[in-house]
Amino acid sequence: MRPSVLVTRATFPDIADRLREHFEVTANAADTVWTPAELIAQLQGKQGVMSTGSERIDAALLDACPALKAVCNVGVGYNNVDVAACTARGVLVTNTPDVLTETTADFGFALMLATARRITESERFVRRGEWQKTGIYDQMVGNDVHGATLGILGMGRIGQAIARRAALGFDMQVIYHNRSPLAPEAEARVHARYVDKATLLKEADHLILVLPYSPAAHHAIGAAELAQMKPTATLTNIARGGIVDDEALAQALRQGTIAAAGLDVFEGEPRIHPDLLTVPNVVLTPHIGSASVSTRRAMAALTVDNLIAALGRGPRAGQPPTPVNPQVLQQ
Ligand code: 8YV
Repeated sequence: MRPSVLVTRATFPDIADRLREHFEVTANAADTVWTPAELIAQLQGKQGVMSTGSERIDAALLDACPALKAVCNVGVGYNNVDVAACTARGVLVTNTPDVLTETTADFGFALMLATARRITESERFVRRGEWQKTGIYDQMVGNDVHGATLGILGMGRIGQAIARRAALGFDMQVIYHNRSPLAPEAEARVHARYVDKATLLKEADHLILVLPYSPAAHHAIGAAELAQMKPTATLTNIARGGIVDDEALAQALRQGTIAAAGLDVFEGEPRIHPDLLTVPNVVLTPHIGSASVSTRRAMAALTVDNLIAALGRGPRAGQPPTPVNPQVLQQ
């Protein structure tokens, strides 16, 4: 009998068809976000799941779905999955690194530029019909990105891709903070200098967050950290909701503690803290860091490759390309 898999969100039909060559596939054509109870019901008897950041895969779900053997998550981040609980039950977890690095770095840069140069605020101003030929010196003036100091918190693949853009394309000085510094050759390749977190906050003209979410990273940027930043600085978060204390940020933006923020991710998204909707100096986007057509396709295709191999099918049977807990494969 062919294994059964669940695809939790609507995906590219041709990519889903590849799953049908190997599995009985249940797909969520309506693309609704299931409640935990609905997800458990859908997963009954399924050996694999193609999941996304919208689904929480935790110990309670795993215990309620004993047939599950592979959780193949669309995204490089997998904080929606309790990996330790999966490993303890012999459930393989995979993610989608590399294929989204450059696209997400492009987006981080775009969001930082839009934030520093007040692009969406300016657009709202024009659409409201408020543009008069006055205010040459103060109308929608922002802060320069080129030549400024970029602070990067988290220096994985995406952080390094942003550092390269900043140093080589925008003549920026790049400083970063990470759990551990890069090797000297890697630092030289991306033209970045390691500093402690306090220095990063104090010296950055533009601070961008690219660290993975973990309980230790919860509210890594809150009122105390914002107070250490320059009043002219911007903050860009393309990492995960919860790393920034959104309420403290809204207050800092209103009080001028920092100049502006660009946010692609939010605590409790798709809900947004109501205070963020009323401050003008914040650019808000709906978690689209990796959302180019070709990268979304690449993420879906890699997830399908992982699922096929994880459940012992296809040319790479038993050797999924990007496992998160490869120790499960030895068991
Ligand atoms: C996805 C992401 O949109 O890769 C990630 O970690 O946050 C995004 O690329 C999200 O994970 C969808 O599942």
